[in-house]
Amino acid sequence: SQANSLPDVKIDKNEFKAAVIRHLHCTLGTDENKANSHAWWKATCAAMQENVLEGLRRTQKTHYMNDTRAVHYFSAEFLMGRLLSNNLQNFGLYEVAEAGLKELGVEIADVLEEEPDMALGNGGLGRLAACFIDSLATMEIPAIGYGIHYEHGLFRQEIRSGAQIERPDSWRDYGNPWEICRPESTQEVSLFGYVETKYGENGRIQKEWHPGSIVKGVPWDIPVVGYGGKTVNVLRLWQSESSGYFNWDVFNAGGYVDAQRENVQAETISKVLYPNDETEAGKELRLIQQYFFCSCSLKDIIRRYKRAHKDDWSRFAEQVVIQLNDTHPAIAIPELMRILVDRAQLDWDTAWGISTKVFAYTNHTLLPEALEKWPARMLEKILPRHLEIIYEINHRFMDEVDKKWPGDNLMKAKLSIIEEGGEKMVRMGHLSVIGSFRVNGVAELHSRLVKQNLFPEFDELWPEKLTNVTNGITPRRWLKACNPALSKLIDKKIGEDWPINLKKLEGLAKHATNKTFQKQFMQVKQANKKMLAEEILASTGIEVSTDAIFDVQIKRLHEYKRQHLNLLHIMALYRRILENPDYDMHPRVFIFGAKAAPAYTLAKDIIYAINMVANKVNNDPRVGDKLKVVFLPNYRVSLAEKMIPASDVSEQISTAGKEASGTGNMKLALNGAVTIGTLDGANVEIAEEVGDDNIFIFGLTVDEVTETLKAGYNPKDYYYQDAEIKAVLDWLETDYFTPGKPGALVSIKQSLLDMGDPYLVLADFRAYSDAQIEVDKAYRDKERWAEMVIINTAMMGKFTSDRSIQDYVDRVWNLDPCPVSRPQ
Ligand code: 26Q
Repeated sequence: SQANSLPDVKIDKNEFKAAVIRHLHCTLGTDENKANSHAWWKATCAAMQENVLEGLRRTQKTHYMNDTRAVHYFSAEFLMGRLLSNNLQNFGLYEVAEAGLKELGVEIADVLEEEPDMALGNGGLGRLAACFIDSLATMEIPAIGYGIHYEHGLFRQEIRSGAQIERPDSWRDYGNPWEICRPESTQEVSLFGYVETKYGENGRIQKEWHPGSIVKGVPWDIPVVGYGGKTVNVLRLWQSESSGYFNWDVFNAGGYVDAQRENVQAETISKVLYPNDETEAGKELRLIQQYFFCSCSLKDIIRRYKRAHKDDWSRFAEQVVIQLNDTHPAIAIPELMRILVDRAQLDWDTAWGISTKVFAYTNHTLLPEALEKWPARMLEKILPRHLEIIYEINHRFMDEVDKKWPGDNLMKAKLSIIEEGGEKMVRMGHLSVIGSFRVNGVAELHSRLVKQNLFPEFDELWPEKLTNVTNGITPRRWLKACNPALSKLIDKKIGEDWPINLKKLEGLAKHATNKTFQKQFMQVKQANKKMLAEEILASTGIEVSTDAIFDVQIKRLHEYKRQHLNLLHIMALYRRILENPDYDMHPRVFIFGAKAAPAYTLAKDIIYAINMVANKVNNDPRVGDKLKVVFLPNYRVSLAEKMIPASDVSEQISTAGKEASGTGNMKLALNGAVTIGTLDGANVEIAEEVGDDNIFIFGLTVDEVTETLKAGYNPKDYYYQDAEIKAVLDWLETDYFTPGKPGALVSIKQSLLDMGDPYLVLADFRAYSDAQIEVDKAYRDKERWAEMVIINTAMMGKFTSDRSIQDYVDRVWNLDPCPVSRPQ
């Protein structure tokens, strides 16, 4: 296929230099002598953007001429990170830029560091969307990402006296060189108001929504460059603006002052990303955000469709497939129905026939508290017509349920979109399953649990609908760009096309026991560790030895991810060292990166505890180099790119059944970190790929977790029966780690003993500690460790997001690539 050719350099160094200088002069109004790093960065981006926009134009022309079926990836989050290095790599111009800038007296590394992260996402789900649009462009699949142009992305984390504080993220303060505003494609979105029932000439009931307010959505396009630089797709992000219609209340046309308030209200919609991953907050503004970007995006899709097909709706579902990234964009389902029925005047069955061929839904969680539900009253107020449509969808669906299970009211209650009893709630997951032609989980285990535990009745009703697509990551960003030294070593060993054919890495496996190759591989790891050690020193003042094991846990902070299990084990090690100064262990540095949702108190307490324990351990002369604890503030994509290549051990220790997939696990293993983990999410598939000898699996399985809880789990049994667990938990209650503040860490102990330890931390503690002893042993055998590391990198081929996208194409989207030629 087209994607199989490597980027071929079309621009030489002198041309590139000239373009940078031209932009320094003509775009930035400065010159070589005055320019600081920021100006060099902007000029380099502007020079690159010339190639990017040329590719974009060719791609759009090609897609238009071919009138291709395209996938539209709807996501409230796109966690893009930095784009310059990625765009240079994908155009095959990285070396050219590096050399050119050097001749201009500028280090490319300093230039790349100037770029603020585009942090328009919380974590896994948002980063997955970013990897997917990279793969879609690389595989030359016609695709558009649709989302929200947040003014403020995920908050910046600072650590003050050990505690997290949140600061606004202002990624666009000095302009974003990649985005293009397209005011000519502005859309209008209605909100609030009421629905009028009318009778049309044909005697048909006609519904008319009289909105209480209208806002504008202005699109910003971010070009997405595929590897090889041929296809350049777009990520289209909507920004809200006041429409100038000042009528929040139709009975009370606003005066000048009220109108100003409305401007503020309209602009609030895209102001800030909600920072609560995995907890449903039920806030009005969040629902408005969701509807805002779905409505804009659907209207955009329909405008493009009508350009080619006028009012002929019969081919809409052939041309358009919409992937819903979790239920966050589920309101698009009733919105499309509203457009087809109320606006295009199609009858219900025709409209439903189209809708249910357009949408597909990806589930990312089984956690009950993360399943989105909206109060019917809230929907009625904000989207009165959509609530009616949802009731109609549900009514017809309940009839279908009654045909399959006549008179079974329990079944109806389980399957209904509406949750009764107490406040009426609209279950967005149910709406998504009913309104989609396919539903997928994100790892084999997760998809099995979606079928068995979350939607078993739906699976019985529609056995073909529920499927699996295991997540993946882009090897362009997560190996080639972030780990250039390892990439070059791999190039030499197996050739250069592994970034688009990751299974080729298996070719490394036969060298896993080769002494020379082991040495080369581990030298790269060592060099990466040295760079991270410098970063750690600069940002925390902590000195770490690169001879130590770098043991890394990087992910959002959540009880189910069990950073506190890691912490309790660190405290146990500390205690063992204090009790026995000769305690035999290889030196280890435990490194954390994690943001806590601002209102998630226990998560913040765990961050505080990590920092307090770190403080004590790192400054205790009795410990020396044996044990260090580092919490790197403000974990984000660009920091992950520095941490992952330097990691020896990857902590993937969630309670079995709780982590849908995990994707950091894949990035770490790809870069030669060995996993210590539970049989959860994609860990299961990673273990299958690398083999049991090359991963440290511990802890209860999903079935054992279920059994344990059913049998009446009592964490106090573990507390009283395991002296080390007791000692460590009691330690939290003293002021040993928080001098003068006894009890400052007690909430963690309470959550484990008094609140029932819902994530089975104590039940898994001993198994975890034993597995860590095995990790220690393995690391001390240098050859055994090098072999494991190489096998891990070699066997990650499955986890390229190109494979995930191919699975979506085969199991869900059913579309073809559309090759775009490169300029001569
Ligand atoms: C919902 C309602 C209101 C406000 C916020 C939210 C919200 C926002 C973000 C809920 C969830 C998220 C993000 C979830 C997420 O990142 N899930 C992760 O998805 C990854 C990609 O599939 C998986 O690998 C992880 O296992 C899963 O936790």
